[in-house]
Amino acid sequence: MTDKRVNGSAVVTSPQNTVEGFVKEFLRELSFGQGVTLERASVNDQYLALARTVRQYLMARWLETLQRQREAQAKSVAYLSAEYLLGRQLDNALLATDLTEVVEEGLASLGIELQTLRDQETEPGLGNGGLGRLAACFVDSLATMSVPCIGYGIRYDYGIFRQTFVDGWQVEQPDNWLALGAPWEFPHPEAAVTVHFGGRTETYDDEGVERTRWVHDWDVLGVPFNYMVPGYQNGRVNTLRLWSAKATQAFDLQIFNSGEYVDAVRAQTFAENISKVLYPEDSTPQGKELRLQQQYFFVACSIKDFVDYVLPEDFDLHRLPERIIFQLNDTHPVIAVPELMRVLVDEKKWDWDEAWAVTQQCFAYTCHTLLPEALEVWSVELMGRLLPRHLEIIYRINEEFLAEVAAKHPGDDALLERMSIIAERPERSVRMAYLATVAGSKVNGVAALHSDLLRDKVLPDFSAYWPDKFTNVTNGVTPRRFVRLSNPALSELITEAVGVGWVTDLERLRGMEPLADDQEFREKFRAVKAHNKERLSTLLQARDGITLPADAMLDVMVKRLHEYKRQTLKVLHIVTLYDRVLRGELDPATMQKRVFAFGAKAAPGYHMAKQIIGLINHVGATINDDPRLGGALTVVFPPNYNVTLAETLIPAADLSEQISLAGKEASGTGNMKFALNGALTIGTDDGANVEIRELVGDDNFFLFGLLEPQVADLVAAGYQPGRYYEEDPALKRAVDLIASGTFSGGDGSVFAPLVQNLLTEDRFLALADYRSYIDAQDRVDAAYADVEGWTRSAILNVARSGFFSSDRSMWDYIDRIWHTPPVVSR
Ligand code: 26V
Repeated sequence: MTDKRVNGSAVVTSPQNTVEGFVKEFLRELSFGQGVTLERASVNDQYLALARTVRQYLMARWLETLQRQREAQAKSVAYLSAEYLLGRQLDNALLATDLTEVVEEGLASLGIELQTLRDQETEPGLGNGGLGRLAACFVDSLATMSVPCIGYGIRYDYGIFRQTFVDGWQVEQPDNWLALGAPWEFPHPEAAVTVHFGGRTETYDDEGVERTRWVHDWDVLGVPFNYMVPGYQNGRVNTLRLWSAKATQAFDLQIFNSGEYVDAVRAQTFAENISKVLYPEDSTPQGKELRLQQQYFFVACSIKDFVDYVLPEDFDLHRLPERIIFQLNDTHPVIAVPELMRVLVDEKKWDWDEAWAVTQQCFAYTCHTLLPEALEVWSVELMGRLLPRHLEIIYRINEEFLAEVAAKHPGDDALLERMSIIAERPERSVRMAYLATVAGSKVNGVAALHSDLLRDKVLPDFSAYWPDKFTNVTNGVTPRRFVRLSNPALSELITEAVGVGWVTDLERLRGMEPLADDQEFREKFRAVKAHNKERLSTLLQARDGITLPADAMLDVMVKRLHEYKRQTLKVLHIVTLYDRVLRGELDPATMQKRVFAFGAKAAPGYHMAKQIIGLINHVGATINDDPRLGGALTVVFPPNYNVTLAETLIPAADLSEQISLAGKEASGTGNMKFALNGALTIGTDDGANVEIRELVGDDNFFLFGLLEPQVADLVAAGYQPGRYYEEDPALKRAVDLIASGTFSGGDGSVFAPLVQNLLTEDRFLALADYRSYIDAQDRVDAAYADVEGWTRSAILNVARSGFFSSDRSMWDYIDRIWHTPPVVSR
């Protein structure tokens, strides 16, 4: 045992970093933690014991980090996010502690394979897609950069649903991620906080001052569960604190006392429903009461936690902005703004103005969308019923804000209506993005183009009013998980080329640029890709019984299923190639062999998205089985795409599909992961694609499609998809093949809604971009045939994508928004 004394008080011990030290602790965890002998231990016993052993190695660092932070009284980031899509924890913890080899050897000496235990872990899928995964990358980067951060969120009992296919159609299964034990979490029921809901407000006289209090109707407990967020080999461990809802005693007793035992238990279920399940929608808010309960629940817990427990007891809250910045991850946590106001004004009895001055400095807001239908609004009726005091506070914030605007722009009532936090139509409601913009010290978009559009098209009145409030921070991804862990072969090659420092300083990848012209290096690079394809092939065979053909280009589109992302355009390309073969325009014996891989979940109530999933699977079933193709084209769609699958899929890809309609994808982060792993992108001028193309160079990126201003013009002029269908025979044939039932057993009605939608509405201009897309795909085929040229481009994609490290994103947030310097080790 190695002892560590922190400040002469807490004594923390870490097991020894040797094979023997590890084996000893592992066996102790098996017997004392799991209560089994090695001989009798199941794989799950072994996994749980391993996880608990590894976390022992992090414990001293965690406690020391907390201690040091308290001493330094440094400013922290509180990242408020309803979602964290963490991925598996074991490998990341092993990397952070540099224990992989020790553990591998130690387990082997006991006859256990590390990989078997890795595969036992169920990933916590506490997020929908890009927004949740971004939060996970950000907390990883902050820990690695030694920046104080607490991530706050919700510990859903059920994360994003598990996707299955029945006859090619999506069927959702609950994701019971806690079923086999949760070795990475630390529950603290003793530190639970109470959250109130419902009721009414009343005013009272407080020594001559009129004050308001909230007379609530019901409450729940928020129980914190802590998770370690280890920095990469830097001795730092930050905290992620997720809240779980539990019925309060008062809640139970009230009903128990009336003898209604069954009702009491039911009521308990009601309270605990709040953190039961993640909403699987990621685009159109449903305005559901439970969702607002979730949002208020976790931010109320988090603010109370920070103010009452993280800060020292005697802390003067007037100095709160010196110690915290609450970063609002989209509008989901924006109810935190009136909550902090309520705490300061009602509970701490401050004046409104001084409370508002402090509150405004404590928040910043990140917007993650451009789709108007994705901007959250809550009806005044619901808000008033669930959070009556918060509604009053929002009204007052709005009143004072509009008075200020009116003073600057006298007589401009239209402006006031446009900028009001309260919308009057179609129903009276609170515009959460406006509330966040008014309250936040900064508002940022997530890629350069997105931030421009946010400023000029989504919030133009606000950006004219506060030009300095608006800024950009381009997203990033953590190179620890998405290169170092997910692509060990490439990591080794990179290290060979530029040394070890790239894992925390990704711009060093630039050092690889000259090697793109080195024949020998290119061969090694190709060997890495080939190895990764084999790894994927083995996984898909075992996971889904899918067989991948060898020697094919791997063309991948993985992301949530949404019409704006245009998976349909990808399908039209596949059908077009099929049609060309059937017509004899392409010879399957000589054409470029391709595997089209999809991964995508559709929101359960999003019918068109589910049609598209059905279409992909039906096209796949038809094409994969058609002997006339001779195996030249293969469609694979492994169900349940998640972080774990991404980690094997992305490193194997040759081509990355980033084909959203220009102006619709805020950033994308999958696009960055592919480029960093040496795939070339075929993409529109959208989101972070713009910056990827600028960096990797036009020659190493396949651009197609309308530009955002062209999209705007075309839509303004009245877009008619039917004209593209009539005028492009190849497009017509592709659509007709689908419409005629070629992929649905001759039954044209199966995909009729989708075809109808494409021909008459096509909100996201798939038909308008079809020709340009097909031409670009033909260029892809030609480029891929030049093996050396393709490899060169792939290497340049890796070498020039260092900008997309989430470490860089974090530096930008620190510089432009947070002003939270790292706390360096002693
Ligand atoms: C919206 C909603 C609406 C209500 C129901 C639950 C829910 C959950 C999440 C969202 C957020 C959707 C926005 C989102 O995920 N945006 C994505 O954010 C990524 C990270 O910034 C970015 O790369 C993607 O382009 C963007 O679509």
